[in-house]
Amino acid sequence: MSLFDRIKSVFTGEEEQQEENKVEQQELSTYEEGLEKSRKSFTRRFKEMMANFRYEDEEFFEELEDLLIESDVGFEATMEISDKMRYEAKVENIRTVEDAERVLVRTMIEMYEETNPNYIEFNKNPKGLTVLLFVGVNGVGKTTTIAKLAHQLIEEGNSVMLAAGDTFRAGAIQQLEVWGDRVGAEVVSTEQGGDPSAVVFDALKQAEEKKIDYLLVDTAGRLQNKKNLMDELAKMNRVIEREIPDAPHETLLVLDATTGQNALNQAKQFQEVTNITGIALTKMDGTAKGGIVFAIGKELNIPVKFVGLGESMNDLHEFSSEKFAYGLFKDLVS
Ligand SMILES: Nc1nc2c(ncn2[C@@H]2O[C@H](COP(=O)(O)OP(=O)(O)O)[C@@H](O)[C@H]2O)c(=O)[nH]1
Ligand SMILES: [Mg+2]
Repeated sequence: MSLFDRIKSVFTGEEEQQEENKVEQQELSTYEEGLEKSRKSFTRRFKEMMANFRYEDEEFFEELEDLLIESDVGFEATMEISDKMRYEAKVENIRTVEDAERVLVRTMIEMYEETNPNYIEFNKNPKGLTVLLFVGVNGVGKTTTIAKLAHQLIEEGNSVMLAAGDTFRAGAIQQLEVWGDRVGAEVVSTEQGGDPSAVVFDALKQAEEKKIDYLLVDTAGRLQNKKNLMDELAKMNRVIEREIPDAPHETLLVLDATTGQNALNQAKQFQEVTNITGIALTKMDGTAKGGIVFAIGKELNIPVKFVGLGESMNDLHEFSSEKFAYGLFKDLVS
């Protein structure tokens, strides 16, 4: 079944196993709520545009391109989508407003799925300690995302330790300690200005001694000084690898969805300094331009593994392209 059909079945409520679906339904409404701003803005503008829809009208396709660009879908993805729409109109698959809506949603979803299989699980160490490194510029939501994930992992019955590797920014260590208290994870730290690699080294030793399941490492992502950042991350990676050869099991880049094209630029720069294995896209609840996921899918070869849909402990979700598409296009497909 294609992704589009699966979403359709969600919309039309064809699912059978009621109990199991309760959790699924809950997750769906979380996406629905989290993406409300984006959905409302996209749907309203799309409907406005469609009010004077004429399939043979080039102006329509140009307006569509503007709408997609303004929704952060990104240039490459926008062009691919509008070309596909033009083609479908030419071969007469689009005649009515409903046709146009259906083809648009299907095109966007299939384009995403083609380049990004729905990859949720992150790499784990089957034998012991799993190390996850979090990178990203100041303010994107690294520390909050670490806290949210720690909370999730602890709820699932794992033991979690946090390493305060952002020794640069004032208050960063305390912020992580407060979160650690709140979610019930021990925090390993040093004084402000200390060597982050030394913190990581300490944390690794303690985590192994205490047979911890997950070590989440916070960092100070100072892109301003790329050489410095590269050296710092390389050193951390060396320390980690020496202890556990397969680690870090993931290096997650945290991106703030409200920063649009900037987020893409950050991703490209971080890819130059370290091996990014996944993205945590935060603040999706705070943007009315939900298209950023499509731009990431098209322009970066990195799977989105988590989305942040709010500020509280429970607002981090494993990324699901189906649920995401549902949250974004619900009002167009139904
Ligand atoms: N609305 C919303 N706010 C978020 C989300 N994730 C993080 N934030 C907020 O973003 C701000 C910066 O987060 P922080 O974790 O300190 O960023 P860091 O500098 O990268 O560690 C905080 O006020 C967080 O509450 C999210 O998914 N949604
Ligand atoms: Mg931080």
